[in-house]
Amino acid sequence: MPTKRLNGSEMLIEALRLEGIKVIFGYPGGAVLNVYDEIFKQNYFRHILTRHEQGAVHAADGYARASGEVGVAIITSGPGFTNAVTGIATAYTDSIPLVIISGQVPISQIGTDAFQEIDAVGISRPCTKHNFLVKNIQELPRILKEAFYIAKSGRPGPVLVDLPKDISATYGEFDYPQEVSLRTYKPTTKGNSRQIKKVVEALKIAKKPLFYIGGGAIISNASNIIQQLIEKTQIPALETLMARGIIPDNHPCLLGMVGMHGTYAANMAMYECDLLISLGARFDDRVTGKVSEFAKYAKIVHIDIDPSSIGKIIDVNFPIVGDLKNVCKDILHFIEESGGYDKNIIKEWRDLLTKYKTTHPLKYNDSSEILKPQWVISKIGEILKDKALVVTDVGQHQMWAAQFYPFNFPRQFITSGGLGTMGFGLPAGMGAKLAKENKIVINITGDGSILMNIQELMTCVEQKIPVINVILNNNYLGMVRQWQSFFYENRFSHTDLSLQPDFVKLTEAFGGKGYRIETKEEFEEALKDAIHSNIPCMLDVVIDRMEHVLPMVPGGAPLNKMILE
Ligand SMILES: Cc1ncc(C[n+]2csc(CCOP(=O)(O)OP(=O)(O)O)c2C)c(N)n1
Repeated sequence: MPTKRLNGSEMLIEALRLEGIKVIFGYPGGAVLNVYDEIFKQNYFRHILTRHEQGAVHAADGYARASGEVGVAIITSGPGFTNAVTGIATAYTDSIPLVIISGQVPISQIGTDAFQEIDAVGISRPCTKHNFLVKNIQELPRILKEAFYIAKSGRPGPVLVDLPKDISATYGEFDYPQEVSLRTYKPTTKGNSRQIKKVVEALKIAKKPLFYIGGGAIISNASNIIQQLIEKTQIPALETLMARGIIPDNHPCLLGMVGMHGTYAANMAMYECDLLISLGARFDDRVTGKVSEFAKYAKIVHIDIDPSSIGKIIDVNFPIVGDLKNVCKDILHFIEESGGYDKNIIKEWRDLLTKYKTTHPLKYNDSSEILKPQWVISKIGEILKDKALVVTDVGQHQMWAAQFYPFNFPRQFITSGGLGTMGFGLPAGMGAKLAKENKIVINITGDGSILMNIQELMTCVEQKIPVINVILNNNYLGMVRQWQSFFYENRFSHTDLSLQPDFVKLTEAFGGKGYRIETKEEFEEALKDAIHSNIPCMLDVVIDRMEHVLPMVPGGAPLNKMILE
């Protein structure tokens, strides 16, 4: 490709075009004025002006999670960047591919405490997969190419490009590299065959094998191959919060979600199994409970594209580094090559787990007096099924959504797992809706969480992005209150939100449609109306304030010690 002479801002626009970016999210300011001037002139991609930088990054994140593509956000220096940090950290802990462009003060002013100067590279080091400070115009094309490559390859993550203002106006030769070659970064995508054969041998003789599926299965687009593996072997499987949707919810081999608010069957299976095959999961503390008791009878297979994740929390017997999809294909191939799999060997195990499933299903006491949050989620699932993407905030409502929505396909459930960021739902829902316009996007939120990024309702209204927000309103910081109730002898320190705004009026003030809901009939009617009206909506649903999320494994307890009632 012949080189062109462009300034830094033009280079950025050109790189975004060459990367096939269709939508970016951002918020302007002094340090990115040159970039915004070029955004004004172009018509390759849509720019969504959010109302807060955290909203911009969560929206890019929601877009990435729903589409599987890289999300892009642009922010200014100083407070613009610090506002974005929570969004960047949220994406980092859930391995979401983002490229964040932050403006920086001119090179000559770096280190002078200049107006709106902050060390973005220093601050973001622990919460980005990689970051760059662009020091001269000639390196900009290469840095941009590498940023996209690093963000989406291997274990994905956010990459920051900090762009000083003078460089965004300096001219140089634009020669966008076709390929990236980084000497110190070459992700292994193919698993070691000898090791995979050993796993197949172990799998064939295990009496209590179990698939433990994590968010890596979604990132690797491994849902189909994992389902084939399950069909072939009938080995039971459980999903982490981040993997909800990998296996259709009604699949007989699926035991449900594992971990702190996992099902009885899933947690008991994890405790009792003799071969645990981790497919893109990272042994998070919300899953393991007490580490020394975790899967203590099992040999452990850990398949992960990130070598640094293997053996980090739990000692493993069979480490396999590789892309999950490839490794699962190889496992299936070696099973067939070695004469297939005898399902009889796990009959007793399957029978036991089926018994656990039927004797201890997820349950709640419904009421005719007051709406139960579990009923609300189940009803949304019944009405919308596969037509919806479900996004959440963080708290009890998030767990009820994970437990009671009948997820059926990967990327249907979008939630902040690792960081647990309140305020994620609405902006992430906005990004998800832009990625999947033919889906109805429901944001399940709490009356605490929704106020953390409520301003993005304005963006939704302005940009005609019809996210439907459902507040499970208990006038409490419910999840924190639940911990105070269980572990702090009901000392409810600062979790009462009795005084809240009128969410209907607030929504109307932004130009959306609001509904206050107290009965089952009102809920069904409002949801149908919200879907039909196709504008941003807020369903303020009054729920039972005292409801707890159960089962619950107390923090640090073994998985078999669940609070059930
Ligand atoms: C940004 C942020 N601050 C604080 C917390 C701690 N936290 C976890 S859940 C929760 C309560 C959430 O309340 P609400 O959104 O009303 O949801 P509910 O639990 O009532 O469903 C809090 C404060 C958090 N996860 N994120």
